[in-house]
Amino acid sequence: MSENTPARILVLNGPNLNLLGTREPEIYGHETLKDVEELCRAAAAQAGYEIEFLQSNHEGVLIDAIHAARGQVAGIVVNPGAFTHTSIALADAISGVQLPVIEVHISNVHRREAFRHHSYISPVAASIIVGAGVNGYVLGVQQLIHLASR
Ligand code: CA2
Repeated sequence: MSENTPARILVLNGPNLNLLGTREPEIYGHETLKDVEELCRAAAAQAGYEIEFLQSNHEGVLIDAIHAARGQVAGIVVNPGAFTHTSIALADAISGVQLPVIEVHISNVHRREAFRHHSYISPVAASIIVGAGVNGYVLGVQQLIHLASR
């Protein structure tokens, strides 16, 4: 980790991800968002990082969290949920803070409906992880730590 990089990572989850583990297990698996949080904390702790974990169903809350992260975290792992496919505002917030962002999707969005194939977030993301299940969040945390240690 470089000298001035905070040893903290923000993990952000968008709309409906609070329902993880309660339905559609064939798409999203059986793990809950609490399980995801624990996986992220364990992956981060291995490298001496802390996790700030947030889920919101509200676009503005996610945007505020991205703004507040500036200078406070090494980067952001984000699963923007369906805002991925709709939100220019979220993409603008990400470009605005100039932090490395890893976009994660639990499912392989490219094997699903056409409306899930386009992401407003991908052009402003440093890396994109899709279809790895909840392990995608672990890979996202590890990738951010890798980027921060260059
Ligand atoms: O695959 C992903 O992680 C998604 O970001 C999940 C979003 C979906 O809109 C994206 O296209 C792909 C949906 C999140 C809803 O999560 C639920 C989980 C369990 C039960 C119901 C919804």
